[in-house]
Amino acid sequence: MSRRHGAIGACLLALALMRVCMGADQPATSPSGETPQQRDARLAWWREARFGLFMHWGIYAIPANEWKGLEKKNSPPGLGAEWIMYNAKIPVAEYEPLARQFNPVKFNADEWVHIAADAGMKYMVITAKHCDGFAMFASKASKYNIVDATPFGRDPMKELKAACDKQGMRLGFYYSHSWDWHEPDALGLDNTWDFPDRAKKDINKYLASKSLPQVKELLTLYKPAILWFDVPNDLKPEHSRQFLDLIRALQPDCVVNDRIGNGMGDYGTPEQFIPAGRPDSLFEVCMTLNNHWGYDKNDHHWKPAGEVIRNLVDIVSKGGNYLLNVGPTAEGVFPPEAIRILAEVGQWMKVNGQSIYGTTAGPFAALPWGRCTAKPGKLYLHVLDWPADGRLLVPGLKTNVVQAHLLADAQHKPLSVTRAGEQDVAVALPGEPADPADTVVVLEIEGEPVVDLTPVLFNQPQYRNVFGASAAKLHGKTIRYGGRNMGQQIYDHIGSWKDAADWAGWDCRAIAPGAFDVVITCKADAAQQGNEYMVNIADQQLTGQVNATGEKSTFKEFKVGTVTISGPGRYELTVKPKTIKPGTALMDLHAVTLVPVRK
Ligand code: FHN
Repeated sequence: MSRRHGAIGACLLALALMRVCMGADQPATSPSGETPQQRDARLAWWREARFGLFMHWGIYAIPANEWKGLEKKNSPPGLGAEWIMYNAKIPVAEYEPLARQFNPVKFNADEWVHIAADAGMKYMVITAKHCDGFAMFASKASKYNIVDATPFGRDPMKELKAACDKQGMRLGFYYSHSWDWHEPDALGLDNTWDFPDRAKKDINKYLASKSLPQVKELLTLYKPAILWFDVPNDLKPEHSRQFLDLIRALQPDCVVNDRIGNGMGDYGTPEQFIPAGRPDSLFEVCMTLNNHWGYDKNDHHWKPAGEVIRNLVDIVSKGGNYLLNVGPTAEGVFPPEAIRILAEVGQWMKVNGQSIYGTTAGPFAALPWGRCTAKPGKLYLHVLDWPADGRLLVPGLKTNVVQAHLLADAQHKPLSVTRAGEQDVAVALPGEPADPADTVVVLEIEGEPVVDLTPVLFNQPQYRNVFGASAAKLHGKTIRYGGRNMGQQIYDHIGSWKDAADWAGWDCRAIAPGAFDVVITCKADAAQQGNEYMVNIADQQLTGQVNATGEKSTFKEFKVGTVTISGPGRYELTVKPKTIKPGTALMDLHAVTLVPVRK
C-alpha cells in the first residue's frame, strides 16, 4: 500500500471521525415524514432511559489488540482492538481464520443483561457487525458469521434478545453499514491492502449484496429498539434513505442514530467527549469505560465509578443520554474491573435514579458546585463539590421553593432554605455529603422554574467561577468559537482572533464584595508568544502576555492578576487584544476563571 494511499486513508478517517464524533449530522426536519408529535412519542422511551450499555464484541477479541506478539500502536488514539485488522493491515485470508478460533463458551446473555440492569442501564447496543465485516448473528446474507463460521455455532443476538425481553431491557444493534474491510466493494475507510484499486470498487454492490440484506435480517429476526450505524462517509442521501425506508417498513418505532448519514437520524452522537454547552437537539454521548471499544488485554485505564456517575450527570443535565462501552473478552465475559465499576454505579443509581430517568436539562447556566436535572415541580441539585461551609447557593432561582431534602434521605428530612435577595436561594447542608461522587438535593418548587441565567460570582474559595468559550459573546470579524479535536485532552476555544478590535465578553452578577484571582486557560504556539491582551471587569484592567504552551493541543492556565469586586451588582468581564503580532492570531482561549481569594 503506497504512502499516498496511507495519507488518503488517514485524512479520510480524521475528517469522517471529526464529523460524526462531533455529532455534526443533526437531523433538521423528520426525514421519515413523521409529525413532531409522532416522533416525540417514538423517542419517548429513549429520552426517559438516559443510560445505556454499548458493547464492542467480535472475533477481534481474540488478538485483543495484539498481533504476532506486537502490541499494535494504534493509529487513531483509542481505535485499536476492533481495528486490529486495519491497523496491522491483516489480509482477509489471515484474519478470517480467527472465526474458527472464536468459541465464547462462557457467554451468558442473562448475566450480561443483569449486569447492565443492575448498573441502572435501560438499553443495550451491541456490535452486530463491525468494520471487520464479521457478523455476530445468524446471517444468511454472508456465511462469514458466528453461527456458520465458528465452533461456537450459537446466535448470541437471539439469546440477548430473549434475555432483554425477559428483563425488560431494550436491545439495539451497532452495524457498520459503510465500512467493511472484508468486502472488495465496500468504501469509506476501505481495505486497500487486499483490494488496492479504489476505482474498481462499487459501493452499491456491497450495499445490495451484504449491508442492506443484513440490516433487513437484524430488523426481521430480532426487532431491535435501536439501530446504531457508524461512520457513514461515502454514503449518498439515496443510500441513507434506503436504510431508513427499510427500517420504517420493518420496525417503524426503531430509534436510529445520526450516523445513518445525510441528516436522517434521530439524535447526534458525540464520541469520547461531553459537549461543553447544551446542544439544541437530542444527543447521546458514547464513551469507553477504559480507553478502548473492543477488548484490549493491556488496557487497564478504567474510569472509576465516581467519574462514570459524574459523566452521566453532566450529560443528563444537558439533556443527553450516556452510552457507556465495555469490550467483552473472547471467552464471552466482561472484564472483572468493568463488572465491579458497573455494580458500583448501580449502587448510586438505586438511590438516585429518579434524578436521572425521565429528567430534562436543568434551568441553570453555570453551577460551580455541580449540575442540575429537572422534572415538573422538582429540581435535582447534583452536588459534586460539597460546600465546606455547608451553604449551597442556588443562583438566579426566582421561583418559590416549597421544600428541600436529600434524595438519599428516605425520611426526606427538610433542609433549611433561605432566599438570598430576590434572585438567589441558599440551602443549608449537613457537614458531610452522602456520596462523594454526587449527593443529590431535591428542591420542590412551585411550578416552572424561573431563573436569571446571568452567571453568579461565587465567593466560597473552593469554587471556581469559569467563564467558558462556549458561553462567550464574541464581537468582531475574525474571532471564532472553535470545536474540538479527537484526543484525550479536549478543549473548546475562542480562536482565529486576528483583529485587535475583536473581543469576547461575559455578563456576570456579584452577590457580595470579594477579591478574585483571574486565571486564563489558553493555548498558543511560538509565533503567538508575546501577544498581549487585557482583561476588564468592574472598572479594573489587567494586562496579560501570551506564552507559548508547547506542542499542538496543550492548553495551560496562567494567572493574569487579581481584581476586587466592591459589592453586589451586574458586571461585564471582557478580554480584548492589546497587541497581536502581524500574521498571528492572539491565542486560543478556552476559559477565563475567577478564583475567590482565600481570606
Ligand atoms: O471506528 C469506530 C470505532 O471502532 C468505534 O466503533 C466507535 C464507536 O462510536 N466508532 C468509530 C469511531 O468513530
